[in-house]
Amino acid sequence: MSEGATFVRTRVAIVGAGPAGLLLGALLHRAGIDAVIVERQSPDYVLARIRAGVLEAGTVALLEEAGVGERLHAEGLPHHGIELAFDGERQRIDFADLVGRQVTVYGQTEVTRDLMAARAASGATTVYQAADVSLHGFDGTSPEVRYRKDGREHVVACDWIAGCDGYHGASRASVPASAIKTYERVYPFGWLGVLCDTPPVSDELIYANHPRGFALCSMRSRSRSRYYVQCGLEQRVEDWSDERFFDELRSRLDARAAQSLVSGPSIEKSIAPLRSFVAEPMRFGRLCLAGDAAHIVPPTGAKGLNLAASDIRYLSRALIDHYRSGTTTEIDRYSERCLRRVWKAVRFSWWFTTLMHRFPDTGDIGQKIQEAELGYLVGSRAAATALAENYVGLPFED
Ligand code: RFL
Ligand code: PHB
Repeated sequence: MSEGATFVRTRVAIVGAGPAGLLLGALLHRAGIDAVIVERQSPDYVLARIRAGVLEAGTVALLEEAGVGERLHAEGLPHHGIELAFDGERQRIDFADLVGRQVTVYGQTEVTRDLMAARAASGATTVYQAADVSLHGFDGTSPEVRYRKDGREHVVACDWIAGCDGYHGASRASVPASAIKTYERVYPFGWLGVLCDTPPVSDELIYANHPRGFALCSMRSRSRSRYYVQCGLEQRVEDWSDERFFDELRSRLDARAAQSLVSGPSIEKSIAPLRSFVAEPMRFGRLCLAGDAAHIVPPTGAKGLNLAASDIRYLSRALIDHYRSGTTTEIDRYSERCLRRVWKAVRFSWWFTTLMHRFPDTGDIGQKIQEAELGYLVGSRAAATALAENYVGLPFED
């Protein structure tokens, strides 16, 4: 470290100010545990990423616990089911009837905004626009996070590092390859997403299976819609005018939805690749990975943000227990506990993705088999219940 480096000490250094890092910061702050968050981007950049929209009840409960439930309850939309469109028809999966539970539609951007505001109000330290973030010494007892900002080197000395810096972050990358095993599937398509200020086409989300490919009608509020169509990986956003996008979306929906769909100028348009990825274990000495830093699921099951929240639930409780009891019993269980829930969500997201998308190699028979499975799903209470209980969120272990 160069001379003149600034040095701070904290209990937990959190790398990344996405939903995972900010939520951990909030829960630790409420328990009186000091933490510093180090984020590569600016707050505006973080807020401009349009991502998840569906929160499980367990995620909502954790956000309440973190002190950011107010706007979520005032503006979030409770959804008691979803609709599946296939073979020209649309059929409902009724979560309330099947499993007595619901989800809440509230954008990741809003969750992040609420957590950022709560953190600013708490006076806790968040460093934005930190360059060259690096992790050191987590295999011993004195870990450090270092970064550069405003032409100076900075060192955050800590007891624990929480790696919440997403799939492309520095945390997982600093673990020696021999200590980590990764599992990965990259899907042969992506999602082209559009956000626009038009009323949603339906009161609930529509997941559509169509020979032209998957489509999803989602929303952020009663006046803001979020739509997706499956697209080839070679596609470029610039080639998709709003008109082309809405024509394609309409062609994949049932006639009633296609007719009532209101198009409008897009306020965001982007392509996301789809991948399943898990890194095992999720703890390396005094570094614990959480959220997208440790695992990625294709967005079909709406699980990514919810898994990030469930990791943070386990990690925050383990760290709080550690500082109260002086033992590492709960931290020692962190990775195994998370991974059991992660793999179930990976399985569900893979299954729902496989059921709903057009695959290049399965042809017409693949389409017919998907339609048969969808018919079975909406006609069998047992099959519909399996979808519903996974979609609303599997229980936590404690
Ligand atoms: P994030 O949100 O990626 O945040 C990581 C943060 O770390 C910062 N960072 C670094 N900071 C310091 N040093 C470095 N070297 C760093 N490298 C990166 C980044 O700037 C960023 O601020 O991860 P986190 O917190 O784990 O949160 C995970 C969620 O963002 C993600 O799982 C979801 O968005 C996935 N997802 C969905 N999840 C759901 O639960 N429900 C949904 O409906 C849903 N829909 C979606 C989605 C993801 C999508 N895309 C774009 C992949 C829909 C889409 C289209
Ligand atoms: C979204 O609103 O962005 C969204 C909703 C459900 C999903 C994926 C994305 O499964």
